[in-house]
Amino acid sequence: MTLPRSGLLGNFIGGKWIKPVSGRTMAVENPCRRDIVAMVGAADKQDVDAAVAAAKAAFPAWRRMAARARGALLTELGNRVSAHAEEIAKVLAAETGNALRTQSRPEVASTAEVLRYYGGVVSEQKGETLPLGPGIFSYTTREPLGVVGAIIPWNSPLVLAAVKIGMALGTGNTLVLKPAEDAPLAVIKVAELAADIFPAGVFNVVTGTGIEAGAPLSNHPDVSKISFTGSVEVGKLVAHAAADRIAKVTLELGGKSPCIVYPDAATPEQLDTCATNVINAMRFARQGQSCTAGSRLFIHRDVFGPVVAKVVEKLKAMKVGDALDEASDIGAIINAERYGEVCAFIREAVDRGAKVEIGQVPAPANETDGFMPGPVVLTGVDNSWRVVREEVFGPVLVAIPWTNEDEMVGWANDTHYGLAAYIFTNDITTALRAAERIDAGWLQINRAGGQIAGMSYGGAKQSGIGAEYSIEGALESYTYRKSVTVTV
Ligand code: TXE
Repeated sequence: MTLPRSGLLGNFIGGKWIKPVSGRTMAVENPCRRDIVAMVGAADKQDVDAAVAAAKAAFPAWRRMAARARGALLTELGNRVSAHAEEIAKVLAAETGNALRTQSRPEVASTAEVLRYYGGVVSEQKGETLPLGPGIFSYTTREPLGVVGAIIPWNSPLVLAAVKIGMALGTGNTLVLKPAEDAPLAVIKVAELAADIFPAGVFNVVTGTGIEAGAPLSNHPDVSKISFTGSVEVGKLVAHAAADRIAKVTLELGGKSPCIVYPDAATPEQLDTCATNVINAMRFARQGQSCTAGSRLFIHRDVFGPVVAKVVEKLKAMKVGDALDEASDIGAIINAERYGEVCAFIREAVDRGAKVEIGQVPAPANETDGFMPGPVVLTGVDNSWRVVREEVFGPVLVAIPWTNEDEMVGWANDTHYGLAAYIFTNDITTALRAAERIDAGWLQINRAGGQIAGMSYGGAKQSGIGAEYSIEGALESYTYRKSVTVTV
């Protein structure tokens, strides 16, 4: 595999690849093969300060560039990502453990699409005029905020980077992006592609840990906005840091999303499609490591047995293996710590009497084996259990039967999360009634796909603040409205 040319450096600051001031590096491990994919720089506050200074210096000229000209550069980056798609997808699969065929290639395609979407749409940053009557005229413009700090996780690092690049740069801000320590390499490759596209300092990348690089970025007085995707726990820290200086924040946090199956969606003829949808909603092909995973499966009691049996049958046919193997459908959990936590969830549920429909309590992590628990489906669980209430972030689906819709909706909403929901029924009235009642930022009816460029995507409750993927989200979250009132 071709590693990033900058594999030993990592920090892209002011248009140059710069080693961390401390000289320290950190290893990026392949969670399937357990070998080191590359060493990258371990940035700390000094490097973050340099990156923010470069972004601040680049801001005045960048904000003055015509929006459509900025958009053309984003489109160019999207096209370059497409041109290097296979190479990037392999790096992505190696560092994340997300299977090349089912996850990493599609993620690279979405990355290019998102960049091109923002490339095209950012010129739509229109203001308003106010009909105030004779003698007075007022209009609004959209103004960029300044330096944006973006912090992203490892589960789908590339497309999340693309969303933040598109929203921040397209609206005239400059950017310092900190990828997750477990998966910075595909982002570094994209930074290499971007190096001669954007003026120096417009787009900067610092690679480092959350504590050493993420915290200094979210605390930095010259960072006007923080865009964070990750855990609720860290999201709260980031929001506190931003509050101290009234910096804007966008938070995209976790979820424990309900996936609801009505009996009419699981007739014998539709059972196969229904099971495929359930598996896709659960994001089993990403080991369930998705904030939108439909990890609580509420199946109507009349079809509970057949749906569970079909889901299990289909999961048995999916191959768990090396993410770089074309035959693999499902890869590995990102690291030993997360693997240990996933195992603990399964063990605890089994100890409490859950029935394991497929899978087992995985063996503890060792020095050599990939972190591959494979799919687990649990029944006989109680709504009060941790596995039902908390985000497992692993391939663990809990299936719960329901008969009374009011009661099921109550269970579905009985969570501090409110990110996504999936509803499967052929009856439009039922679907819309459920959509009206479920608390979630994104509902999919008879669909279990990924986010689409152009949609407004964001969480209710503790799942987040603000919306991404859309131009509206970019304008609301990455600009402020300036009103100009004139006596004429
Ligand atoms: O996330 P973290 P982790 C959830 C999921 C998962 C759990 C932990 O439940 O099991 O979070 O995952 C940076 N200041 N999600 O540990 O720690 C860190 O370096 C500033 C949901 O990976 O939140 C990384 O770049 N930054 C989710 C990013 O935050 C800090 C995706 C995410 O790391 C920091 C991932 C700090 N103090 C996990 N500490 C989703 N919404 O998709 C860490 N970071």
